Amino acid sequence: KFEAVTMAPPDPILGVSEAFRADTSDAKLNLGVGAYRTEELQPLVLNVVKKAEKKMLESGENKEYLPIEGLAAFNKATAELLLGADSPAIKEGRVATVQGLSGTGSLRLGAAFIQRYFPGAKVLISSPTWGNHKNIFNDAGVPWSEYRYFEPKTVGLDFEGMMADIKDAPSGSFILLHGCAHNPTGIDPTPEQWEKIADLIEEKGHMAFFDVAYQGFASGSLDQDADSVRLFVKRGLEILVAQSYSKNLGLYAERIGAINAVVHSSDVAVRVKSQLKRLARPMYSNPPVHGAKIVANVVGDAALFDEWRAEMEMMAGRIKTVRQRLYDDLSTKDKSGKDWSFVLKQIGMFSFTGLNRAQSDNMSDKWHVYMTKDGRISLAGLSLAKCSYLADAIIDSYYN
Ligand code: PLP
Ligand code: TYF
Repeated sequence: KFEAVTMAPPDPILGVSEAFRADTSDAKLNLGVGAYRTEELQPLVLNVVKKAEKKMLESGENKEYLPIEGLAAFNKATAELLLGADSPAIKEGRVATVQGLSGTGSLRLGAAFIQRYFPGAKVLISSPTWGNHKNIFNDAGVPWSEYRYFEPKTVGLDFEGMMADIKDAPSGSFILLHGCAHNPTGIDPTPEQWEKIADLIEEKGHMAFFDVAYQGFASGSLDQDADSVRLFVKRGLEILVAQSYSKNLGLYAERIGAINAVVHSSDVAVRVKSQLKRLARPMYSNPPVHGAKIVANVVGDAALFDEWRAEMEMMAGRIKTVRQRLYDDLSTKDKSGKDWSFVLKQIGMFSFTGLNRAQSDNMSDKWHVYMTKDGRISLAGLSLAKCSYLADAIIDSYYN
């Protein structure tokens, strides 16, 4: 009977790593997946993570099941990191937090919640967006459509288009927003634009669903990167927020994150939390403990927390340095006078180069540089030493 099973297509992002592994060239460079590398292009385990793990080992922690909603100390820490330790919403018990299987699993739980309690409600997703968003809502059976976001002519935000599409969506839609460091474009709304987005969502009776996968990676400040979310909370709007610790704590494989619902009363929060747990139980019963304990230890210890912030600044700083070098190399090598300054304006781990599919193919086929076919490169996977080579590859591909 399994004979009838057809071959699934590779993941457009994770599939890039498979192609990279199969390439035998010494020059090869993997700028596909957004995962931090050192200048030596090696994965990095943060010192604070090692310290937290040492502490956990020494205290002889057990491997008992967690409750369905996850580790209490983690849920407290993650809501405080998101909303601020002095957040009135937390103090008033208006936040329902459930530990999730990193950003993806938390988004999936949020999608299941929408499907169950808001049947027929549509989710609006930015065009473009992280490739997995559409899969997540498709698999949860939630209808979605796109709102305009990226303007190729200016390599900037199509704010008018975005607002018009949110306005046109049926009242009560969920608007999926990247909390900071938009993936793949690296372009975020300004604080003034966030205000207008909040106005419109409130006016239309929509609900914001934030995806926060890069807190600390956009501005370098954990607080500032949560400003978009906190603005909505301060206005008393109900929101959903998925969080991930893959990038900011480098816990990719630990699958640690959370889904938060900020609601109008503590009564509602208790009910929403009970339903999120009900959705989680038949899917995976309860979440893994290791990453949750690492986060709880790091966020809950003042010294480790400070050290974490310094390590995050170091990572974000290295990405900014290669961003600058790549821009310098592109500007000096390209004699056409093209303005490459968009590379500097983009924030976060990625640069959206504007290379099309054929040009991206040239990058891998001729130059052994692997990137996603939408023209995105991960600067987190680039070293200073490789910038010049990459600039040559981009210019060659761009004008071919
Ligand atoms: N959302 C966005 C926008 C992302 O870029 C990612 C990737 O890091 C995720 C969610 C979720 O990743 P993970 O499931 O590894 O936390
Ligand atoms: O966009 C990226 O590269 C990261 C990593 O299914 C990622 O968000 C990519 C694909 C995926 C999960 C994570």
